Amino acid sequence: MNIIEAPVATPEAKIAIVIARFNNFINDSLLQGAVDALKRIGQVKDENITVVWVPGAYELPLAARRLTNKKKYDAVIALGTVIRGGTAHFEFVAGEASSGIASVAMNSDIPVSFGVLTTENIEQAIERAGTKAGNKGAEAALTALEMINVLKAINA
Ligand code: INI
Repeated sequence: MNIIEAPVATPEAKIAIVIARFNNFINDSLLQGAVDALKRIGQVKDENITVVWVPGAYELPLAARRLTNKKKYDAVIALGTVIRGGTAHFEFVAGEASSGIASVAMNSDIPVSFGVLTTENIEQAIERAGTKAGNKGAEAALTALEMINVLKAINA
């Protein structure tokens, strides 16, 4: 039996984070969690992390696609927060963000991870941004790094 699995540390990786400004009071914590995980667990160098801000989660896929097309990064991490909270916009923004990022991921050769919170209310978002339900930004960062190494191992 052949089993392929890979570690998380990627000391030479170049990582792009694309992050929405909308709900930035939550997204700032996702970013902090992602950068901490990249550096402290993934051993990624500070100078190899690029952060790109876009207006909202709806804009994440286009920027993520541009970043993957640059062929300069080993992975892209998309961060944002869409809160239902009474906005009719929710389904459209959350839907486009998730299907758009999935489409970018499937059409690129590098990992594109989905660190976008889609929650019913602000409390749920806070819980997932570094309090009792972990930090979705850190999770997305570690997923991206593990996938870099998994893809490398599949190719080896
Ligand atoms: N953008 C978000 O990132 N989160 C939201 O919760 C949100 N809501 O609720 O509207 C949101 N809207 C803005 C959207 O992402 C676009 O920036 C805007 O529609 C312009 O394209």
